[in-house]
Amino acid sequence: SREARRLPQDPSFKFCYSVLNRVSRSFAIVICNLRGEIRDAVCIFYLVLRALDTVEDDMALPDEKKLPLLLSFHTLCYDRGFSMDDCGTGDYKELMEKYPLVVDAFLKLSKPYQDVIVDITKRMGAGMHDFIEKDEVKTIKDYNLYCHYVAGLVGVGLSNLFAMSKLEDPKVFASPNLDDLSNSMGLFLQKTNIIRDYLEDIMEEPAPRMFWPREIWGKYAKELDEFKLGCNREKAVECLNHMVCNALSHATDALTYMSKLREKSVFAFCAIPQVMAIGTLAVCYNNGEVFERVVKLRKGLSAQLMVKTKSMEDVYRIFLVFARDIGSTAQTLQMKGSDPTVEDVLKAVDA
Ligand code: PS7
Ligand code: MN
Ligand code: MN
Ligand code: MN
Ligand code: MN
Ligand code: MN
Repeated sequence: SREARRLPQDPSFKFCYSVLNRVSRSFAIVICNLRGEIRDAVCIFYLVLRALDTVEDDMALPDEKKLPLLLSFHTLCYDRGFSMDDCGTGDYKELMEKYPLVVDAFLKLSKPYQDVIVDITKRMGAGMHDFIEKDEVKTIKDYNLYCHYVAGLVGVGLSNLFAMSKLEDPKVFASPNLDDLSNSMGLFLQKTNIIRDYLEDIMEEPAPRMFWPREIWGKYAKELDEFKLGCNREKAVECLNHMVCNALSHATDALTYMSKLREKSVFAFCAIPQVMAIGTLAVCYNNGEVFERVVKLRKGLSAQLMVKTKSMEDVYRIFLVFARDIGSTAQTLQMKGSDPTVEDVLKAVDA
């Protein structure tokens, strides 16, 4: 393929792009299409954070091991001897076993890129650590903070990488004034993932994972896991709609951020996940199947979004289609007069 031909022959990068393709098909495509030196930096950035997340997600790893590892994970970027044999499963397990190859590739990046990756990994690991100790996402403020650590910081780091590569205007993208918008780009993706993954996360063995904040679900249930039961479906869907409403609050910031991008490959890299996210929110909204199985965009639709998201006009058009889809469902609910967040959803759709 076109992207395959441009991929490096260096064995460490060969492994990195191969495992990237296996752990995330959709990110792999947008990353491989990036121009110039930033492609390798973003690929390694992704894998380092994916490895950190594999540690966070491994519910079989005891906290005595996990907590210190999350805090020191950023130092392992310089440690050719670090690997784990028994962390994660499948392709994630292989990433952990062969982590020295990621380190080899990391060490070939230029120093400014290395520094951004290490800084963000350090802050994300510390945030993951704090949330394991907290053991519950109580308030909406906590929820925003958790999402800041695991995704908002990625947005901040990526903006800095775009600036360093000069593919985007350093005056705009290296400025701390952009941080809130960069953060929103991450929050929009992460909240969509947390909404869609309700069932996968709560069924996790040996222990459930719960990221929906009590301040929201507490209005609809005594315990978060009640939503699994068919008899609670009505409240479950009202809560789901509240969660979608909360996620939609980041959409306008995401549009503002994307409108500042100037380089085609960076634009596609940023915008494709965002249109997938609003599309996913549209299929999740008022959809009780979220509590029965993984709800995804239809394959043909996500393929269309991948190839048709090229300009800001495309993004506005696609956001409008999905926003109207959510809006028309909300209007139907409004006529029935039951759902507590319809008014707020209609406001978000208008915005
Ligand atoms: C573009 C300004 C460095 C590209 C891309 C690996 C996906 C895995 O998947 O529930 O259900 O297991 O455990 C802003 C990506 C935010 C982060 C967060 C967009 C690195 C990514 C490690 C900013 C992505 C949001 C955990 C943590 O949730 O997931 C722009 C690149 C972006 C990685 C994502 C994921 C967090 C995550 P899953 P979890
Ligand atoms: Mn994960
Ligand atoms: Mn995680
Ligand atoms: Mn998830
Ligand atoms: Mn998942
Ligand atoms: Mn997961």
